[in-house]
Amino acid sequence: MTITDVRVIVTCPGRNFVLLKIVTDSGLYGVGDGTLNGRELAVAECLREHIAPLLIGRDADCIEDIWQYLFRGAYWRGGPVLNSALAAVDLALWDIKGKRAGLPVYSLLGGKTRQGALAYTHATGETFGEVADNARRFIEQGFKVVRCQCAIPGTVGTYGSGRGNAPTGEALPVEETWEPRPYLQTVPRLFAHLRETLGDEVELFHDVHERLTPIQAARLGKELEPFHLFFLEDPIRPEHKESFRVIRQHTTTPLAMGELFTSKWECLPLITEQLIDFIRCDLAHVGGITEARKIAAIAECYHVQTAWHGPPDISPITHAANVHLDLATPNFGVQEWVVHPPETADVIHGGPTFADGYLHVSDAPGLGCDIDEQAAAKYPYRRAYLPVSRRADGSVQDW
Ligand code: KDG
Ligand code: MG
Repeated sequence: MTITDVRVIVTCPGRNFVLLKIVTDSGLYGVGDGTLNGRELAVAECLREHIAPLLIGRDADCIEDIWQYLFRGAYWRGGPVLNSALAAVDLALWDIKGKRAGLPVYSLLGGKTRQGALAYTHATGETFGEVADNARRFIEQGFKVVRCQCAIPGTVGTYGSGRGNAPTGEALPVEETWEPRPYLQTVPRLFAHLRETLGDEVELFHDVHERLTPIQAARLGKELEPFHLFFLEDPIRPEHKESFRVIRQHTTTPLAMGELFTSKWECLPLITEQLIDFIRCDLAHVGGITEARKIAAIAECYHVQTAWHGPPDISPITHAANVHLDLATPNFGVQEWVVHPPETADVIHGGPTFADGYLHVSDAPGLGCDIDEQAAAKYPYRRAYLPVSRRADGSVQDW
């Protein structure tokens, strides 16, 4: 089955997405997603200019070979831009393979190991009361796991407490402020309040968003122990993996890491040294299902579970890929899930559905998603940035 056309679709139905259609001579096509929040056009241009010409004439069946050709064959490799582009291709090729076989992708990956993927979503708020009310609303909808984030007194725009992106079309990133001292004081108090008001049944956790130093993260993990978090997410910056040893030595709070990683090699020391409990890479940034299933297999050997990144800034196509992989993965842990803006459904059809705490995908062949290119054209790209964070003295802080 020969690839005859590769179409890059950049669209903004509520937020920007970089989508891909790979068409074959049989008439079958596959859809993929390479959206990289705030750097969308870098991926789109990479796909259009550098990758699409390499795909024409290739056998769409050879997913692994095409992956290796694009990753290693190009000499310059890796990083979020190139590996998001690779992910878009990979997802589209798995979609084609499923359609050709008449099977959903989870079936190609070995079949269901569970009937649904345990899901979590985000409860946010300015005050502890607001976070608790929002979490209660999600629990009533059926969520058994809830991520909880709260505004930090004396700072502006703490991650997860309000809006995530600068509004599309804004010229420059919004600047926010953040300080570790009030943050470290507030988060344990938030979870004390949540346990008091919501009880012990629901699983709760928190995303640090890579903001702490190792010893600060160790302190936070230790102080959160009485509240039995499901995990503490992304406690420190992604660059120096060995720093996780410091955190691990001090706390039994389970640790999750990985949304900024772009390859299996970055995951290795954390998994093989059992420094984390959940690996949570983004399929759209590590090179798709092909790379993520290898990460899951490595993690399985070391008692590490998967918790693939599922934010609103990747499209429902990647969310569908997440759930196909979740269903087929024995060491699956939990799946992040958010609802996209309503306009997204005009352009991207399909994607996971939520019921009673679990995510499901359709049994349709492939990923079960489609792209309406005419609808996509009605939502042109609008530049958007993530916020930038600064300390009180004006220095740059990880957002
Ligand atoms: O583009 C940045 C988002 O993907 C990230 O901020 C979301 O941390 C995130 C999460 O856990 O969903
Ligand atoms: Mg996160």
